[in-house]
Amino acid sequence: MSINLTVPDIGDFEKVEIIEILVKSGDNIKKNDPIVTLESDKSSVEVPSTHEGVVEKVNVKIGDKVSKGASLITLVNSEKTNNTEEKKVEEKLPVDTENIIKEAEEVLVLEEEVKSKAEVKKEEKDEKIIITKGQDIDPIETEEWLDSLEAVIKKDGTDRAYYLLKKLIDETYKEGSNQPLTRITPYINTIPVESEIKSPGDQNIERRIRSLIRWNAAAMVVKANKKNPELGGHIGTFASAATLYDVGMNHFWRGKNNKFGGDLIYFQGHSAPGMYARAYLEGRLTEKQLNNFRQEVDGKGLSSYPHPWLMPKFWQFPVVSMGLGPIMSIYQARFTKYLINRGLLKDEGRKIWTFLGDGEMDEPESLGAIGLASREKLDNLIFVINCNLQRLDGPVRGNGKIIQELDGIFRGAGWNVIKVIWGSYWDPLLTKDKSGLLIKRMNECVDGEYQAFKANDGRYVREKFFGKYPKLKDLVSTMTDRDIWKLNRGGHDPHKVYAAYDEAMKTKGKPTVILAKTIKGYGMGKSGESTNITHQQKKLGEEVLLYYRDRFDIPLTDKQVKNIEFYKPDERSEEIKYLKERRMKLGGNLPERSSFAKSIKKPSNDIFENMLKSSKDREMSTTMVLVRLLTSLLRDKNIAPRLVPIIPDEARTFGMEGFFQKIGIYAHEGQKYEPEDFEQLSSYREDKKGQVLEEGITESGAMSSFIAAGTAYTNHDLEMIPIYTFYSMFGFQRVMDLIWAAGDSQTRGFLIGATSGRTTLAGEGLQHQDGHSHLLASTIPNCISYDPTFSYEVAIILQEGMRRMHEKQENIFYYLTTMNENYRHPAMPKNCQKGVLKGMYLFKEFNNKGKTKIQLLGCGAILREMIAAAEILSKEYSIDSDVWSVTSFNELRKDGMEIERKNLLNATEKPEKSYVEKCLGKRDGPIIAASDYIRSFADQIRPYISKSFYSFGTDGYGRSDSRKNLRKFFEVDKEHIVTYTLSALAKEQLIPSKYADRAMKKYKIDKDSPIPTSL
Ligand SMILES: Cc1ncc(C[n+]2csc(CCOP(=O)(O)OP(=O)(O)O)c2C)c(N)n1
Ligand SMILES: [Mg+2]
Repeated sequence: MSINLTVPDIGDFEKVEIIEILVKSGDNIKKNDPIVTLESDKSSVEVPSTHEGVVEKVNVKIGDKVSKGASLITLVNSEKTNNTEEKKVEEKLPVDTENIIKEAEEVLVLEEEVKSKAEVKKEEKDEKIIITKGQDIDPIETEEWLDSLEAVIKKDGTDRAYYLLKKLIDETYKEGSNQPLTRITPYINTIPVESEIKSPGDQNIERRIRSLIRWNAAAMVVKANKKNPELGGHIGTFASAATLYDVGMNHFWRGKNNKFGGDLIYFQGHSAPGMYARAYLEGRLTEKQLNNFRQEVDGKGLSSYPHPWLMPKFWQFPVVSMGLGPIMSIYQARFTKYLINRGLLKDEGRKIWTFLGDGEMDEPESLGAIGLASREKLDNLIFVINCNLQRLDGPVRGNGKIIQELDGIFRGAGWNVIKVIWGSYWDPLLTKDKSGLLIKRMNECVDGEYQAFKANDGRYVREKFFGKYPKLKDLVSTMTDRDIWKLNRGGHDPHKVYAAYDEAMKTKGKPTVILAKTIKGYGMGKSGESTNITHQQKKLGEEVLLYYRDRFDIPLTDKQVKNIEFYKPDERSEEIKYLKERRMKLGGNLPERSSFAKSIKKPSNDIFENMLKSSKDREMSTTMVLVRLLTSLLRDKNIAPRLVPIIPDEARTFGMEGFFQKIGIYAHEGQKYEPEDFEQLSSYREDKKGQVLEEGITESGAMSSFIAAGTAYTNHDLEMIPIYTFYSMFGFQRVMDLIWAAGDSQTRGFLIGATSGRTTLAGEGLQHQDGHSHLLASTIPNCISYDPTFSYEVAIILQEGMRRMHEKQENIFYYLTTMNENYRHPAMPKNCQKGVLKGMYLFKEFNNKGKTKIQLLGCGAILREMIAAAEILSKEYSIDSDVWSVTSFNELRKDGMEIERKNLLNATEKPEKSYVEKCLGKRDGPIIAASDYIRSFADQIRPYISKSFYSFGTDGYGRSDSRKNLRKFFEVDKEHIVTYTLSALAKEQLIPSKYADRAMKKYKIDKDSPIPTSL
């Protein structure tokens, strides 16, 4: 049976052009195979076949304008039953509807029950007990309730008790109680003693190992600073976190090997010395390297913090800019699930662990994405917050309790919260105290006090903590001050930490946060234990070092301590054997960075071919060019599955909504609803296997996804191609630090600054119009950036980027600006590819009119103004010109810089020419350069040019107006270029000055008008 396939609902668009026909008569096609590509002035989208069969006839041709219902092809249907699909849809709908009705009915019944119960209760109870100021005015009734609860816990366990409590709370809420139940749990450990899973490790050996690591870490910092006090470093952070790391290293974190992908650990930046100290014992780092801590310039040292760029075989994640670790790791966990759901990665139960400082949690990025983690049920994610109660200057929450605050925040966001506050020495006291006073006291003390307790001694704690209530003082009356001092904090107790990690590993359906209470500068004694200056402490005197040695039983003589020697036991010692064996059991070393990703074959030339041709009368923007290219790349079998389009809620702005249907939006739960636009071609389709990361309005989140995808080659051994498209102003300007971290991480992929340029994004005004992102991009050493004008330039750059990053696996990433201004695109001039990539090429010569000549360098949006100006100069003033398309002032500057350096270092040799000089050196006339960015963008090449150079740009705040008016305002329109050119030629005494004067009058340019930067 023949079927007529027509244009489906394409939203508001009418008469859209057919730009590609993807089938021909006789083709055997399947359902969902694309048949044609339609392009409006904003976006291009493929129309998929709704049936399977053989194409009988194609009823349209390229260039036809079609609307909804127009016939596209005739198909001989080869499906077994007619209308199966429609039937399926029809069948599916009522089922969903039925479910919704069923659920609604259940809720109604429940409400009815609630209502009647409430009525009965109201009738029964007429005397009310009014609670004021939270005081218990009926202790007997309270006791009855508590007894009942205890009975339930004994009989059915805590889960049942929790369920009942939840029900009770729901009841009060339904009755009108608007008091939210506090999300904060008491200031005690989450895991009760009886539920703690015990560590199988040998605690004595583990303590000895930990002590050696502590010593070597501290010695490394002290040694470096003795050599040179400029070097800096931190002892206090790792001292507080040593147990948290050790338990993970000995028992939980699995390394990467040929059978398992490995857990991913985001180490807290300032604890780096501890990681080096362990790697030293493991034999992975030498004593020489430790001696060169923070002395990296000769390539033999260790970097201050985790920097994959500097130690590419060791560090995986740059985290020391606070707040980036948490957000990057959340999106890492999410991206891991994305790869699994898309069938690209095996689900091996790998975990992402993130270590954070409690002070760090004040960074907006730290908490900004925790909602996503619970929404997406990231049970592969574990945060460990080292709550040493201090940051750099002093307490994190002197007047409050950071653990309680974070407890509420994370619990509220739906995380599994495990508090590890008190160590095992507290357990008997907590059991002994039947009055509840101990917990009351624990709850009422603030962090400022807790810090002071540990900065003092046992006597102080007895007086200030237990002394508040006589009963509590009695509780510790048989304990010595030394015993009291030994009452440890949870984060320093390997048993408690083990139990917490074990539970975190087993948690399903939500992410876990472990709030571990520790002491900053643990073991540093008077020199810095729990004192406000701990963070900066890097020079320990002899006395302190001797104390530290004794405190941790390091087998070093006084002399060795004074020499600040490292200590490494013999290879055959129990400690080294144990340490290595644990890591062998856990599959390999950590941290360790490697990549076994296969490269991706670069896409075939055919994909780019179309874009090298003239667009003829067709006007389109470079953003559309890019979308077209991506659409074609999605037809390439090698490339398609690896593309990761990332968009923070602007797909429609960039004309990318066609991807929704074609490749789907990633949603871990699939799509539980029928989208309101389900009949449309670009319907909002969410899918568990969806490919687009539609991030919502979070540039930081989107950037973190970009990093996760662009480093999948090392973290998952999978080469992926992230393409993150954003409003160019909300890219570098907004998330520069994350982009810097992307560079450090050696992320590969494309950043696309769409709707770019100060005058090109006309109406949006001051905060939207980007005139400097390229300068920010130029500061990142491994970022290659371009501001192309024409479709062939975009195609050449994209193809080369794919080749360099994903085929050759170079550790670079690209920044490309695209525009939303529609215009015609010429065919690619011959042999310009090399120039496009190097940063400039000769676009056109206007050579037949006069003797005077000028070099015009145009970039991005302003190249077209340059071409127009060249035409005017030629026609009206008989001035010849060479028009150069500058695709990247940044790349030109890099080349110039390198050549200049080379020439200076080789003073006796014949100087080499920079690429700009090669292009322009033998050409006549001064140079005029202009772009849609501030002047310093073009100015970058000034030092490498021997001619007079005038640059123009869009310095100043943007504002909303038409493109024409904006270009006039910023003086980068063709009229200003003509005028300034005439003036520059006059200054060079190549033409009389009257021409410039005349042009100013003609174009109504006011020489007294203020410079736009002042407006
Ligand atoms: C974005 C950023 N701002 C400031 C710093 C400087 N800085 C380094 S450590 C530190 C204090 C850290 O306190 P916390 O997070 O509690 O970690 P701790 O050392 O106590 O474990 C600060 C402010 C930084 N590294 N990153
Ligand atoms: Mg801290």
